Amino acid sequence: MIDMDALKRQAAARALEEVESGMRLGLGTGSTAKHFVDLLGEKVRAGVKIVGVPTSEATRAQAEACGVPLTTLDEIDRLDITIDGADEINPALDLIKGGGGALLREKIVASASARMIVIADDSKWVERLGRFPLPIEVIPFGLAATQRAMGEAFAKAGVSGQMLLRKSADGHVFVTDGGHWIIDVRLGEIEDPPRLAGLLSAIPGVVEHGLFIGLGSTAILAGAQGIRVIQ
Ligand code: ABF
Repeated sequence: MIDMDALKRQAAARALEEVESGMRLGLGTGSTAKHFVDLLGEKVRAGVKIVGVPTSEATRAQAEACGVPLTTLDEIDRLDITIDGADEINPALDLIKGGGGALLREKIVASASARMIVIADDSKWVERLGRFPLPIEVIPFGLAATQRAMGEAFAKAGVSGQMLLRKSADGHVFVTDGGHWIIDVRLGEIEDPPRLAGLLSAIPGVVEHGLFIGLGSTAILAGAQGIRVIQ
């Protein structure tokens, strides 16, 4: 039986080797990124001087508890590396993210970084994106109109799938850190992720979507056979 959590920690530990004193880091969200922040806290306590920008309130709270110094993108303009997890990674290092609901801040932080290192267990590696439901963060106002526009975008991109409004475990609508809602859509294989990304970004009620195109620079994948680093 493979211990997936141990694999996630191995990927996080390998990413930590890329961190040097003086770096400004984007800190991801999710169970794999959580291992990274945990290990980073140990490194900070050992004397390494870094500063981090968290991608969610959950990561902010964890980083503060671990003693990782934090800043904001209002105080510094560029980050050296963002280290974050993903829901799917393809050979072009395009990603589906947002299963954890933090995709908007994750994309802002990754876009402000010179490099993005994606850390994951190797079950996240896919030939084609789309098996994982694509999260799309939307403004509650005019949701039906936004969903109609999303349906048209899917048709143009040659995909389709049921749009499900994300709910929390307590049955209430899931609200993101930015106060928005998330629609999850299981599309199956997405033939042209950059095209779909462009179509979705053009819809006014879509705040952001979980297709991360051209942002990933390195993937660190931990599996039963060891660690693979893909550039
Ligand atoms: C974040 O956490 C998200 O973008 C992605 O949805 C998720 C991956 O979670 P985990 O590391 O828990 O598998 O990176």
